[in-house]
Amino acid sequence: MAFPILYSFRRCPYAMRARMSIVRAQFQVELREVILRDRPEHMMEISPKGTVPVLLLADGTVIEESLEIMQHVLDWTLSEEEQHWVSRNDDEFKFHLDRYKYPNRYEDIDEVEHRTAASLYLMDLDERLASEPGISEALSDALFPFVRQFANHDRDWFDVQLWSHVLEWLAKNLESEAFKVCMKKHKQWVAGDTATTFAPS
Ligand SMILES: N[C@@H](CCC(=O)N[C@@H](CS)C(=O)NCC(=O)O)C(=O)O
Repeated sequence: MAFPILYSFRRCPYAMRARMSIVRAQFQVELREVILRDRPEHMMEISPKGTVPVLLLADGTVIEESLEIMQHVLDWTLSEEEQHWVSRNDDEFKFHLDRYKYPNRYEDIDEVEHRTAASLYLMDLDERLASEPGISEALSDALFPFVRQFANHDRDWFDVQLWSHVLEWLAKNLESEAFKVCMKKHKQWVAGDTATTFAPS
């Protein structure tokens, strides 16, 4: 195997954070774009839990959590503060984001209640972004794909909320070259395809 293999899905925020770390570190992988309803056999063999992203290293190690992929690629040890924000994102914010975005997937859901609950996190994040020192690039990359998803659900509403630092931070990330590379489109990988290397050097 020439490069580590990354099973990824373009629109998944967990996969985005993993790809952002790969772009930042100029780490090279063979990218395999997955359609979740048609997961490749090989991916299910190495990671039966069936979520993306999954990184398979040359020595056979499988990393199947996005944050652990970031940590490996960036050689990143999270500070206590970084851990705090990632946990709030992955547990609290993601919980409300899913219920705000996909209320029909749950029973007895009031999407506005979940939007309000998610907004508490965003107000705190806004305050944190306004203070010095700023947050690290790695932490920023671990968080912004989820905020992007929340923002895109109702952009008109999102854009008039009182979180100017979040708006500015999100825009800066979405407009970055690194994010453009991260979001380049790849067709679904099928066994036997020639390898697509990512990130391009
Ligand atoms: N904790 C995992 C979560 C990954 C995850 O849930 N990814 C979603 C896509 S965004 C997925 O693969 N879901 C499986 C499915 O929808 O069947 C991580 O951080 O990598």
